Amino acid sequence: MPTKPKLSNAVSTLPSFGVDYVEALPRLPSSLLCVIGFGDDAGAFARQVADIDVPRAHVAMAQLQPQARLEVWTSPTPVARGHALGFDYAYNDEVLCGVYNHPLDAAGFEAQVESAYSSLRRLLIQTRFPHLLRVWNYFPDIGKACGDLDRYKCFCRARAGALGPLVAQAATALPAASAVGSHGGNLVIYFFAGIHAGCQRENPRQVSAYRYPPKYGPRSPSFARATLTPDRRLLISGTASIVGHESRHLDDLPAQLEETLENLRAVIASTEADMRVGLRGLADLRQLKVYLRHAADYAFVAQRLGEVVPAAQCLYLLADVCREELLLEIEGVAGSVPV
Ligand code: 3EB
Repeated sequence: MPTKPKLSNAVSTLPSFGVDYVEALPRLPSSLLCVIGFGDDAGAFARQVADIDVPRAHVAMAQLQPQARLEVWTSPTPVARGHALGFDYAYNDEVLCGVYNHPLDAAGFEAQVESAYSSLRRLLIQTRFPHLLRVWNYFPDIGKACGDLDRYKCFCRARAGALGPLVAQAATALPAASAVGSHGGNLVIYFFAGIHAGCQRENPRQVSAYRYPPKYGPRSPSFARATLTPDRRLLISGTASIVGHESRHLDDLPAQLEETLENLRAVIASTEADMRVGLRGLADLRQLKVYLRHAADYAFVAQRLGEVVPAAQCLYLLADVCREELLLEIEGVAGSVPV
């Protein structure tokens, strides 16, 4: 029988990092782990963060809610910063944040992804933050041909290759992740890793992505459905209208949204059942990032999420979800204690 998963009990339950979607940068730059900007205007973002030395990236995805916001990750204690292996990074006593933010390499997309992820792994070892908790992957033309595959499938093959030993221990080692297509700009990969391990979670309604059958690509996507952090927040991966391993409700945005909410509920409920961390349900979602393929769907989705999760901070992004039939994808952070 599998043993019950456990979080290290050597850690405090005070949050060691957190995210806000805010209109302006906070006043205390020494607390910043990274700043991510979204929209059409990379120059405006560069000016906003010009005066501070913080890992950053701009992602070419238009924001759909009325007020443009920055994604700001902060630490309750001052951070140290550095640069190595193509990553800018910042860390406190518990977590490391790394940002890879580079133009697409003429030498080829797949080689670049493999090199970025090999560097990521080396960085975890060198910095002594061995436990990968959460990764975001953004790049343009996610559906474009890449040899005999599409770019997303090439991405999955390169990531799986570079993460080798982690893929071999998928159920405990792979982090929560998002991989979403932008409308231009750089290959952006940013991650959090911990001194202490989190707990990788799956969704009982879905086949684990790392076990998807070969029809979705030669290497399965290397991610967990969520990570419960050592400080007991649930970092939920990009979640879509997928049951088992198949896309549901083609061309039906309202039904895809309800199926996605059902998946988010299931990840939270099964985590609570196994881990007893005080999560009650969707109402515990503090932050949501909502990726929409069509801007015209914004009003409907915002209205529905306003009913279901009225207290959540939301960022709505116009983006290409990695399967062309999927119209939306939602990721989030859930916590039983407001932070
Ligand atoms: C899915 O469930 C939808 O390849 O890192 C969501 C989150 C998706 C992360 C990834 C892909 C990834 O398969 C797509």
